[in-house]
Amino acid sequence: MNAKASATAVAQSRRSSDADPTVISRAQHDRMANAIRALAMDAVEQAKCGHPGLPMGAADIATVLFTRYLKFDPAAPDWPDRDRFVLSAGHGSMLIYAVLHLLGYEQMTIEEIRRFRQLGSLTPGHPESFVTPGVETTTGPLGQGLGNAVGMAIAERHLAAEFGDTVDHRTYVLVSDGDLMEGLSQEAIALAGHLRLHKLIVLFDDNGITIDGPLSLADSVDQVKRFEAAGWAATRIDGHDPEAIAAAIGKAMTANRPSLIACRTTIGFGAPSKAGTEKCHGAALGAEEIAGARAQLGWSEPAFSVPADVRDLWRSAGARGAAVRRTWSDRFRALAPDRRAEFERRISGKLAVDELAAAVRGVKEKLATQPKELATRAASEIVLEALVPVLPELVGGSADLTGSNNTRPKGMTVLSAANYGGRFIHYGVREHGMAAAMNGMALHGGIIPYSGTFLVFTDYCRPAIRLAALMGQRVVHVMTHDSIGLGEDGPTHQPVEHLAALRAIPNLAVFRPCDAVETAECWQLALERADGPSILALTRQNVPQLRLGHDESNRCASGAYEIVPAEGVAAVSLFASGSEVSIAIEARKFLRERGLSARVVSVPCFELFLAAPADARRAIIGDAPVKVGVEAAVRQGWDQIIGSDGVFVGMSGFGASAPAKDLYRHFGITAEAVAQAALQALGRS
Ligand SMILES: Cc1ncc(C[n+]2csc(CCOP(=O)(O)OP(=O)(O)O)c2C)c(N)n1
Repeated sequence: MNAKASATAVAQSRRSSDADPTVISRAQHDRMANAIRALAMDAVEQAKCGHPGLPMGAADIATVLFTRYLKFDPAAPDWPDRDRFVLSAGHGSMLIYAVLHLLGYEQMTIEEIRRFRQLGSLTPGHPESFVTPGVETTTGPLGQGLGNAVGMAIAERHLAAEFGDTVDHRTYVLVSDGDLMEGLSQEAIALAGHLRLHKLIVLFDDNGITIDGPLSLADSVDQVKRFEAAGWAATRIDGHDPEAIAAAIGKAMTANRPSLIACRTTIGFGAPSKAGTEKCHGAALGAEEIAGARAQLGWSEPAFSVPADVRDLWRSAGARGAAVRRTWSDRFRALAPDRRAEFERRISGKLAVDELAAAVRGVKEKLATQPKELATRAASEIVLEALVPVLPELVGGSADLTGSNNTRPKGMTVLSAANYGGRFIHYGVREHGMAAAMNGMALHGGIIPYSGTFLVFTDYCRPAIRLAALMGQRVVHVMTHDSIGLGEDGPTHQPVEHLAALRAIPNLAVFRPCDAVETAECWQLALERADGPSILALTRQNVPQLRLGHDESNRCASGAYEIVPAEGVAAVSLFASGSEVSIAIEARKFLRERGLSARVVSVPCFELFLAAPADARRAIIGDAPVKVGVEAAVRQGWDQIIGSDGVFVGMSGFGASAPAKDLYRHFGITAEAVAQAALQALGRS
């Protein structure tokens, strides 16, 4: 079925449903929308804070979308083929909470609405995907939801290419002026337009108001033209006219491109003195204004009360999805058992751990017989060559640094508008858009996204990485050129504070492997981390293979381990990560020449190490009188291992442009310097 025919079929099936648009009168629509408005006003008033303006202004859009078009079933919020709805303007959270309540999502009781913004409620200040059933992603930082939605739409197309009509849904996203002013939005819409994601529909709450006042204070972009220029179908409508909204959505469903519907609305619609002004954006309206709004909207119900006729209309709209889901389930059950099992595995995020372990073991065994001096980015490509064929859920990519990041192993086809079944995405020079889309793919389910750029550009991805960590999403960022070791490109490209800054993000695992073997082990750990994102910080420059012989176990799993023991009682413990581990091992030799025994501990992952039980940590840290940390980056964070009286050899400022070896010498990150620092601490220099 082509897109147009399929949209017609959906429309026809909807026409026979309980919420047939022809049976909802304008008066009924208004009451349904006013129920959202009233709940939003009341909840914000009760919490004494929040954002009533957006829910009141966008209530008509939400009513039309949820009651006539959106495919979902309140009884099964996680149904894999549901349409995704993303409230990118997360400050308007009461819009989604009110709608979920009205539609009959069981857990979204009126009590939860009353507890808006309170500890432990299902109604936090901004929507949280891990708190509230029916909320697809955590939003609040403007622009992120739109970026996530692009990823969800990519995931849908990609999985449809593999699983056919088992995956056939749309992604809707409601954005505000703020979402569209954020730079991220440009990356997101350009990528979506380029990939012709025709099942992505953006509803723009075009109210012309932001916190500071009228949008015209800061912006004069014609959004319709902007989206059109990015390859979208775009239109402008009256966002308070339900038939105009319905017609625009219906049209967008048949488009061969992603669609923007700019819905001209009045923020705080119904509030007598504050509507249309910034005064209703982000503060409780106050009793008098609420009373006035109730009068103006013709809503005479007490606070938090929804009359039976309105509740019934919403509930019957909520009920229409059950039949659609049943049809899907029948279709799904008719699939061959192995396809069904594979789809279920993929959607549940259950990793084929044995295949993963076997692939990693294969790489390690080969390295044991043929040790390799390699950049860890090149080692990562070898690992990916082994992983990509056995883990079909891996979808890779790079922000225009594919050759540098080594993220596209041989034979990995490109995901494009002409081939959604491809598994490698050329994200373009759009690091932020890439990271936000990856979050959307992971949230959608069925995909483990990985990507690449330079470690220094994690700064360009950071807001999305932080949200992946907050949401507990498995995404893997391959971040290469991880220190001054990248050489001649100079200080703009040389990360110094980035490892510390990334290690500061809770629930993010930062891996910095020291050689090819550790690279394989860290990849395994990153993929096994089902509840959070990972960074693989990899070198541009070659590093020697330090792990010789084959270890059956994954030594990196403890986060830090003794890679070279001391001879006798250690006078010095040398701790290092990544490319500096070989420097520490060299330093150990210098110390031996001076008659001092030292051990070397490789620290591929702070987070795993710090999560280990205290006695395990103490055993690794050891009791040598001198502890030295070596990392071509700033010290921050290292005191957790070496103590505040430990010695640190690393960077204390920006790098410089020169060949890598010269830079290491210039900044004093050499085996001699490490040995010297240890000797000095022992009073032996
Ligand atoms: C990245 C980011 N910057 C700033 C904010 C704070 N903030 C919340 S809403 C908003 C703008 C409000 O204007 P608009 O997006 O048009 O929403 P509306 O007033 O229509 O509700 C801002 C700056 C944010 N949530 N995210």
